[in-house]
Amino acid sequence: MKNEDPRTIRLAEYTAPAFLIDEVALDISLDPKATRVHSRLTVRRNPDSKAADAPLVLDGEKLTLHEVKLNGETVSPNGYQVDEAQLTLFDAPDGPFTLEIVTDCAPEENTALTGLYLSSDIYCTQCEAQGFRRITYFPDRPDVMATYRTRIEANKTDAPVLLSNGNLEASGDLDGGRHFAEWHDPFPKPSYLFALVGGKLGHVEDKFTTMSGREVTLRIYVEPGNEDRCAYAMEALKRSMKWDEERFGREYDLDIFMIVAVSAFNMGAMENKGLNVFNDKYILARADTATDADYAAIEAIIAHEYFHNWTGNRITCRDWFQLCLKEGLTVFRDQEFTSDMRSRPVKRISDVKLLRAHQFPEDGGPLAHPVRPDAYIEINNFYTATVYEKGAELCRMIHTLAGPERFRKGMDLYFERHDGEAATVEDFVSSLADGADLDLDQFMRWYSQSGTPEVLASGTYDATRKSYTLTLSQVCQPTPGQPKKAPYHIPVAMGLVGPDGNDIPLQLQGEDAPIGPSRVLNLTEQEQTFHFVNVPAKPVPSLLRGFSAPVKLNANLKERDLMFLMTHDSDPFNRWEAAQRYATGLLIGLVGAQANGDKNRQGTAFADMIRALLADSSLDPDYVAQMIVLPSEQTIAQTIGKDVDPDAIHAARETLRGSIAVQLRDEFAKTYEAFRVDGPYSPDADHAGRRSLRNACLAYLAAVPGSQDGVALALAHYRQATNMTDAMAALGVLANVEEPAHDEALADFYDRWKDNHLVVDKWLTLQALSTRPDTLDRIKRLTTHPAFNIKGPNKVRALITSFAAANQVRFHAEDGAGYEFVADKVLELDRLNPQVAARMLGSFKSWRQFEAGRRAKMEAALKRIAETEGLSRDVYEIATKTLA
Ligand code: B3K
Ligand code: ZN
Repeated sequence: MKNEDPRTIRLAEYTAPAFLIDEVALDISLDPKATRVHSRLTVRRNPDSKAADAPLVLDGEKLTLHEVKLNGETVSPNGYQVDEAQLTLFDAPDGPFTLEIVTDCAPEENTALTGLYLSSDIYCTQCEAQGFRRITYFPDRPDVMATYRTRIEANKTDAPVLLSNGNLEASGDLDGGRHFAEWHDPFPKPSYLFALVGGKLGHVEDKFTTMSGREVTLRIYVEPGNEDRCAYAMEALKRSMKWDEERFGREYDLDIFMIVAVSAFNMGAMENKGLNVFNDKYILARADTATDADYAAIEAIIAHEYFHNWTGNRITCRDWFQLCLKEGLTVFRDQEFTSDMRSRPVKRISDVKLLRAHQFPEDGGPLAHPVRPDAYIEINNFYTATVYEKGAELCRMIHTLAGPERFRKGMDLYFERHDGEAATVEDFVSSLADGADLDLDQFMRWYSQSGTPEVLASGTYDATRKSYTLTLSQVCQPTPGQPKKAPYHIPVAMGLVGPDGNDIPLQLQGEDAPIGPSRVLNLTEQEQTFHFVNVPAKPVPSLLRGFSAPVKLNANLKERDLMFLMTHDSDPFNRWEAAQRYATGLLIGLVGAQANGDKNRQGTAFADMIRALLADSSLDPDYVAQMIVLPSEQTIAQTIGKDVDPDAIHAARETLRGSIAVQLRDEFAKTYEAFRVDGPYSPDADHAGRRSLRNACLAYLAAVPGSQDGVALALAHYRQATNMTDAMAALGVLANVEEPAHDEALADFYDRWKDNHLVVDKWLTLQALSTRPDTLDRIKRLTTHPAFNIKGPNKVRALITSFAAANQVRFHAEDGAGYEFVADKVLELDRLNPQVAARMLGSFKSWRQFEAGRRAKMEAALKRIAETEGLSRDVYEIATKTLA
């Protein structure tokens, strides 16, 4: 098929559905080749629809239609029309009527993993965003909300467990070795929240008593044999349920909450009502198989999906343009949960790192789109860092502007006004504005303007008047389709740090008394000036504390100011920020020019800061670990911004790392010894923080140039490891070395874990991220290894997507071989699983920032993809927009 221009869907063209469905009754008989779906819908014309004569149009893809009945009577084929995407029924009555449709679908052939498919012989579904239409004909849009009754029938030996949304109402045996289960979900929901699971599954069970005293059964279903790896996920679920009651007053609403872990899944997890389906990577954990980071991700994703029950399910989205309404808000909620469970500063630092690594490049490149996009070709391409992470930042800014109590009032009002509805961003923001008593009119621009605003700050101190004048201005560069931007409402949290290192009380001209050591300024105009009085001595400004807005700040601070803030700022985020900026400056100075004798270029001051941090036992070790790690190669590339040469950046960073390692060898060795964690493994933040600092020291010790000791230490660390975190830290070092220890350790690891698919994924990723020159050859060989399978999304992400997205030096090899390889894989995968293929292609989005040679090679690879015939909408959209 030739690539015709696929249709663009626009927010401005939204119209209410012509028909509503009140009840859905599904009768599903599972079979790998032909699953029979009998659907009975209670339908009526929507009184609010403007199209009074519109026919009833149902979405449907890859279905075999057998029968259509209206009020019990078979509709003749003249009464409807079917094409590859829709069933149109002419002459549907207005009043409530029943529509019965019988279709077949083929789970076994479904490699796209959307709709009903098989994951290692387990039937499971993924309906968001538009997968329900691959199960049955239906108005597959989120503003059509119905109650669901689902009867599932299957062979009892193949699928002894049969699950769907809601509460179990009946089950039993049938003739011929078959059995059935009937589920009923009393809460009206959109079709994307439908789920069904059938297969051989074991489970663990627990209970939770809600704040009003109702007892809820909790179950986690896994492939038999994995039950011993669910305990942490279960505890995380209970913590999430409790936290949502305490922090947001939200109680769970069904009698049972189920999670099913499957190995083939396109993303992390899915919040289907009462039946979350998870990528098993985010459920299964045991000390010897999962790292501290895996545990943290499990806790966060369990929480995220659970929190969707209110922000997403009880209040859903009117249309897919409103995706941030559920995703941005739910990410904000899970971030807050993690901050309460673990270290708040460390969580903030890692969220901002993520935002800058993924969202800023999106916002500054050809795929830039507003948090609420206004047009799409394929909605699955819009589950982006902008919608999720920047969307969460917008909620966080409202929280900052309102303060916690008023924010809670706003949220209460949102739930009160819109429970049971399919809502819009306007509904959310006006509830927050009314409940928190805020003016958010200008703030709405954050939802419609794309691009990262830049804030410029300059300050002057008047010693005679003891006053400090701070001028803030903002600008946002043009983005595709948006040449001009109006000023944003930017909350700038700030403090002024006095020469003694303490915050100066902040009093603006006209105020009677200081308001506090830290406060939020409202930058709403293109330029604004703030006059502080009673400032006893010349301060260093600490701006955008806690990263109070998703902007790029240029405060024109001198190296000496950054050095001052990185040791004195009372705001832990800004302390880290100052250290990172300082190091980025050093690294950029080193790119191109190899280290000269200049002490500064050897990072002496940075090393001094690390020395002081390592000596300060009052600090959280995890925070110290964040402080001492150099900015990533991507961060340096992004800061340079044009004509980027990844080899030069890699060399510069290795040089500085080596230089710091030499200067602090003793201190690192001492800390490495002191932070040994004895006793049984615990994934809690305290133990994890100690391991994190210790492993950061290990990485430095191994970075001492030409050090055989470092390699030996890493190998010993690997051999002595009693948990996966330590094993992976050692292997992360060994994966990059060109010594026998590399092959020895990786072979040992594979041998030990070859039967554990999740650990094997780690083994693939270690090799995909290696900086060794033979990395691409090894990856190519691994694509034919039994451990790899192109149909498994986790395998593809572990080996290929991680190479494309995170191996800065080898993906961007000068000869272009990395680009060619990934382009081939994108095309191969597009025929199997367009969503995973389109994601992988995202790694080309910053192509314009590279030096001419690489730029041309990336462009050629993109063109080759864009010109291939028969592309999916997913890959077509990303390829053409990236080139535009
Ligand atoms: N809502 C799902 C994501 C669905 C992605 C569809 N392509 C998981 C989440 O964000 O919680
Ligand atoms: Zn979500």
